[in-house]
Amino acid sequence: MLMTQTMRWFGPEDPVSLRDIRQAGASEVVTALHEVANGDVWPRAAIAARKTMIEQAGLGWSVVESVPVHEVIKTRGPDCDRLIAHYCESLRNLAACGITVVTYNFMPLLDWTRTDLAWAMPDGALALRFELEAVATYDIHILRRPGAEGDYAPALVDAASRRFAAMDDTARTALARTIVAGLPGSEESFTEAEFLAAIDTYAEIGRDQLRANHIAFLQAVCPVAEEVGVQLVVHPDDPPFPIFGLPRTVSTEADVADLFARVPSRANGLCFCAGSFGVRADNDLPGMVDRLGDRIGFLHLRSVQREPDGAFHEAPHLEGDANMAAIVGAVHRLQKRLGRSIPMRPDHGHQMLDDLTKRTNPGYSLLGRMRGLAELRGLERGIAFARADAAHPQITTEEH
Ligand code: CS2
Ligand code: MN
Repeated sequence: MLMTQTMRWFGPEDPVSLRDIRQAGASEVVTALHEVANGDVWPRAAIAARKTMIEQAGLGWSVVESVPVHEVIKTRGPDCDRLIAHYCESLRNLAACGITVVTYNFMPLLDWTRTDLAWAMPDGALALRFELEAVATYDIHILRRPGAEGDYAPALVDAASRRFAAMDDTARTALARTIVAGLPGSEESFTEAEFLAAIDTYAEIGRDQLRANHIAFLQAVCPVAEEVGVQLVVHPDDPPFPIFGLPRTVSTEADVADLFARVPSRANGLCFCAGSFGVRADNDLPGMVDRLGDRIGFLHLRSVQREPDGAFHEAPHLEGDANMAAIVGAVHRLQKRLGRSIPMRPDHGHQMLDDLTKRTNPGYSLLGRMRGLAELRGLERGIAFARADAAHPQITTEEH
């Protein structure tokens, strides 16, 4: 039993084509109807048409990434019930088209956040990087969020002041754009004034309230998901800690375990993102696969390299701080135990080789992800082979 290999595809506008993805060796894409406004129902006919397009290219579509959760649901604003009803309707329509795993996240305002989208690795490939010092510089001096200074260690506040003073206008604008202009797949993009106003909608919403709102969302949608046979999988916070004074509540194993305890429905699942969880040294990644495995419906495999002072960058998939062999080894055991294949994708990749001269979505160029997928595929096959060999030394050619 091997993982189902997928790649993310951003739809017909994606510079990476379905044919490219097929040649990279994936059997499925994960995608979304990015053209549907956040909060609107995904029409059944549009889902079916997209699925046909994908199937005609020789690929499958069984995992959605993502049906976004509207800010009004996250904050439980006045229109919340209507938006939850829309969400349920989208789940019904997806299920009717045979799509059974739906990814979402519950991060306030920002989806994933980076401060450099083209950080040069020693080999000349470009990686995504996060530097807390750059976030502090933006937060305190460009966004000028009230109270921002209190959220950073004094040494970081000083470093941010020096850094800001040394930046020209172009550098300041570039940093601001990188942080809040929106990365691929994220739903929001802001000017500074809009971002401050949006942050203010969370003024009364701390960690406990956000968690309560998440639970209320799950309690409303899980019965429908169960009825139609869909598993909702929550993507963890990226990075896995509060940012811009906004709470984040899906950052650790304990956070996820609590979510499952509070909403035991089998439709309440996890998208295990090794890159997001792996930013925290206190997240034991292979152990999380072992312990949370029953709930894992989708895997994002990626490794980050932690740096001093809260910075990290995205390493090649088998390098960095994640022990990818141990993670894939745990996934291999899990699939055997559950008796089913789990869909995975290489989550991000370096911009490398011919990617460097093309228009690409940050983190989602073809060749870097193809390298990641190829390495992960080989790793899993090697583990399957070695375990089969240990169990039955006489038959070593079949996977088990
Ligand atoms: C993705 C996220 O590119 C990424 O980092 O893992 O954008 C992810 O798709 C969303 O958070 C899931 O809702
Ligand atoms: Mn991810």
